[in-house]
Amino acid sequence: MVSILPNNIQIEDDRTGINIETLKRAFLDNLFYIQAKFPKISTKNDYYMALAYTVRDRLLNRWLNTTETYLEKAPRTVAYLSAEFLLGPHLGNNLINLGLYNVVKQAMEDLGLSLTDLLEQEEEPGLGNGGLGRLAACYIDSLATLEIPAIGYGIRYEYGIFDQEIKDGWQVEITDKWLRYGNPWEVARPEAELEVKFGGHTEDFIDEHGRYRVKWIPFKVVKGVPYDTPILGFQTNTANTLRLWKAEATESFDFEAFNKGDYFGAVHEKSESENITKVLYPNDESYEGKQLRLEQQFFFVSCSLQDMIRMMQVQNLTLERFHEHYAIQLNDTHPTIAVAELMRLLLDEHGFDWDKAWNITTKTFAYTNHTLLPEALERWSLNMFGSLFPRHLKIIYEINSRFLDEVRIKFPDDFDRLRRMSIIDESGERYVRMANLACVGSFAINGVAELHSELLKKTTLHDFYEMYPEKFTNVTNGVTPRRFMVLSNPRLANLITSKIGDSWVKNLDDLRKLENFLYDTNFRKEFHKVKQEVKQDLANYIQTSYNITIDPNSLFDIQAKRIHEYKRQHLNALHIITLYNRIKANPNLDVTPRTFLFGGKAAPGYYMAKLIIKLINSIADVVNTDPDMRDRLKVVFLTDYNVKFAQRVYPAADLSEQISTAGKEASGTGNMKFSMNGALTIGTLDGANIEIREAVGEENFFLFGLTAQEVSQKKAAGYNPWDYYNSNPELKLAIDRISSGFFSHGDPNLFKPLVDSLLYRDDYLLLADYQSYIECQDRVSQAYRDREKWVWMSILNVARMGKFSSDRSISDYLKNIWKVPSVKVDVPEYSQSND
Ligand code: B1N
Repeated sequence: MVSILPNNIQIEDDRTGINIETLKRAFLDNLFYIQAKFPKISTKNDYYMALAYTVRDRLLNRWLNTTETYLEKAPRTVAYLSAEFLLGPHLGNNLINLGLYNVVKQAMEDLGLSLTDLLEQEEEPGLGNGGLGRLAACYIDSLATLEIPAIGYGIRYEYGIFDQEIKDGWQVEITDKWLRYGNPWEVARPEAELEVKFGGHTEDFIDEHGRYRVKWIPFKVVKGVPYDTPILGFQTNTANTLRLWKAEATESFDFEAFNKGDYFGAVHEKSESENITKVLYPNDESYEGKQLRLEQQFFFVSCSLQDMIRMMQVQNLTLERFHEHYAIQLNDTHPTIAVAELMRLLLDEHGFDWDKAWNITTKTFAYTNHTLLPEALERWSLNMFGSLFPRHLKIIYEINSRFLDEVRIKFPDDFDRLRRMSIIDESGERYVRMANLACVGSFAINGVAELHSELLKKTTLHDFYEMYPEKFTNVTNGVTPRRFMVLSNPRLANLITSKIGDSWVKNLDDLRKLENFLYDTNFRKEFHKVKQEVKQDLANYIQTSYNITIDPNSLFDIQAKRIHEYKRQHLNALHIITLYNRIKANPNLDVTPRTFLFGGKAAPGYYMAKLIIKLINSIADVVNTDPDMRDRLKVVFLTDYNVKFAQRVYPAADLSEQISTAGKEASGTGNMKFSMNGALTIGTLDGANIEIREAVGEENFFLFGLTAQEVSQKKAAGYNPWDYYNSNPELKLAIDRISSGFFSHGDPNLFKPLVDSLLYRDDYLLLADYQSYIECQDRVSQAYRDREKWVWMSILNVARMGKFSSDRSISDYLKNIWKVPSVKVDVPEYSQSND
């Protein structure tokens, strides 16, 4: 369309225009027509909502065109199935990806508002526990950025991960009512609802072609309603969909057939159904065999698979080619019942024979393992599984029987192997082993860092590796630099861009170009200045929120992650106590001032983790009030660590604590986020630490502790923590300080369970690693005194983090597992026209 307006006149659509005046007008319009407010009576949340809708309007164009392109071209698609998506706030991220951050900031300023304040207003969707859920969120970001046809499938928990409060040093859990003020980023699609069956029994019959068929007569049926959220790529037209399922009651089934005349019974049924997606299980890496959790898993898996089949039918594609159309990634075993459900759908609902269905199924799924911890391996009691999913249990028996025949042929007379590999655990009470089902039903199996993938092959999945070596591969985790650098650390991002341009945001390897500026004194000064400013920001925040003064010139030593014994927050605590003891013994000691910051949630039922939080807070109370510690040591436990808060924390760290017992942390991803923001790492040879150290150079990484191999050897040789306690006076004193009641107002019982666990078991070898850790920390303190050198190392950490972009991880998945080509999306520029 040829414009009839002169060039200098621009009229933009109020829903799409990105001119500053248009943005302001659109914002006030949304405030009025959506929030039904005008500025004088608006709350901060009204302003946030008005801005969120203004931004949403500006991405719908891309979203709808992407959907339309996929519908039309029916390209091969990645389906990422995950029980968790720990998204974090959308607004800032969408502004970055749309390239509208600065203009919107200005528009808000013109209206007397602060964009930072409005961003702070967003309730984050905390639909995950920690690393696993956050990884899923980084991966859908990268899939969109790399223009890959992809859909994320998960659960729309009404309550996400609990909010943490600290009362008297103890963690208290508060319900996360994240939907309370509405969610402007999701669109409900009730017209696309589906039904999911539970319980009941199966009936065999012979169909009209004389074939043996099975029918599942369920006990109850629940509705799944999809809620869609657009996931924008960074500066691309691609906006993929995250489809989260909400459970609702069906009227027809329960209400009429089962509850005639029983009004209260019917309402009860309704709330029972809706319970399925009520709340996220807050356990990270430990599983409870709870029926509701299994119902959640099946619910979202069944909805997602039915949705994929329906989509293919709309596109006139034959289900024979399901595996050519979809690559389905199972994020840990949580969605693994998908193997049985896809078989059921193909066999029972679409009339496939077994061999054909199995061929399709095993060419569709790929499985990512995220942990070696035995307590996290999912296994469902056979009774519970069979009564919820009678048809699936039969299918699993059939899969297992055919699979064990294969094992017998490959390894004749190896009965113990059959017992170990069986999908059904028959050693005592019988269980369905989900990892075994995932291995049998998938064409690819991967760990999340090199060491982890190697250990999987050697230990947890060793039998499966011997059976199917070709299925095994590694994909080292990565994180998105859009959220964890550009958005969270604009000062650093701008400095980098001023030196090397902005290509690094999409191609993180380009950060290497920073090495050319290492000898530039001015650059090093600016780099240091940025770090100090960011630390000052966090100090201000801590001053306001906790009324604790911390010194930005001290070394910020941060451990932020879920609280777990294997992550060893209490080893960090032993170091603090050691420094405290040294200063008490010699008040004139010349120490490097440090601020110890902790953040993280404990699973509500994990007593030891909660006691560790109490210990840290108790140490903080003593250290922060002891005049001998003034200007030397400070300890702060940061309450309610979540994505939003993490974005403040990573940029401000000097030292990143990655101190898990070697062999226990599958990968870690916080380690990457700290390092890309210039923190140096003190860490063990565990998970991705090993690869980070390799990338940044061993001289720029503080290494300590036993290797994974030494850990298992030591355990095999009969590890005795007392040997270390008795032979190391500093260690003994640190532990004695805890057990004497020094940090618990004289109460020797409070921390006894913790002390006993260290002295009598020490499963995570804190005592064995203590000396090495302390010596390494002494080197850290020394190194921080030479600030020039520190800055140098810090720059090298940033410059060499290219590998740890989730864009690289996704490229690995694409190349080695999914083989899904990218698809360009065209967006007609009608937004700028004036007709
Ligand atoms: O997954 C992350 C890794 O970086 C971490 O090292 C790993 O600990 C984490 C059951 C889990 N593994 N397993 C879980 C979470 C919830 C749950 O109910 C297990 N989380 C991890 C990403 O690969």
